[in-house]
Amino acid sequence: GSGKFFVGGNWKCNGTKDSLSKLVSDLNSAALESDVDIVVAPPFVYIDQVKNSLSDRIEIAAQNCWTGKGGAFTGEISVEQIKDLDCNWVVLGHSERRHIIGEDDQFIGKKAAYALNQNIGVIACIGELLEEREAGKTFDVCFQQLKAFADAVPSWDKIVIAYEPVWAIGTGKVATPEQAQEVHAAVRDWLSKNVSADVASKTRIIYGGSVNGGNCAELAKQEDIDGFLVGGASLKGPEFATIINSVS
Ligand code: G2H
Repeated sequence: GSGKFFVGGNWKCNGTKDSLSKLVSDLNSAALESDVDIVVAPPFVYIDQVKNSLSDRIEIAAQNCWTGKGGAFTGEISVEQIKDLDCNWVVLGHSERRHIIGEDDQFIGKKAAYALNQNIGVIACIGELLEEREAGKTFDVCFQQLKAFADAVPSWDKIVIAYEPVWAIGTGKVATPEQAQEVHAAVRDWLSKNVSADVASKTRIIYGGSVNGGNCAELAKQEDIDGFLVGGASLKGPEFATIINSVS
């Protein structure tokens, strides 16, 4: 693997003040391996609450951001506002935003460039649909999404790539360690050929899609799996701790 193990908890559009306060207190009391970067992404409206109660051991990410400076953009949240809440990361290009909300590569690339220029780290998500995998287009789709990031971003120092096959997201149908490793290795190879050998060796490539306390250890053993982006299982403090502690 590359660099420090990285585990993100993507809380998506879940939680209430009460349920998240319970989750925060479970995370604060969990025993967490020291050699892991940990980031959780609460819904925007709860970022402040979580930031003010969660241990500094865990960083905070926003789940999205606007493409530029704030202003007359109803319903959007700017990078400057995210930074104002002491959030250091943003998740971009998540498949739910690509396929449910309709964000395209260029729009996502613009957001990534703006966030990085403002010194916020980007968790850049890529991944194929089931029909794309079945048509043998997994690598084409992932490389096209990667290229859109590569064409837009000023540097790779603060990017973590999350490979999330769409057919494995929230479905309980996790990719096998071999399926995930195959794509992670291909992504690293793409980076080496299209960005640089240095970026390829330093960039963390994390896996997302139905990761849980039971399947994380086998996935974590794969050479090119440098961590996880966890949805459903990150809403349960003890299970999320198990996933963090699966670093091998
Ligand atoms: C994939 C993942 C987190 P889940 O979207 O980003 O969610 O673990 O629920 O499949």
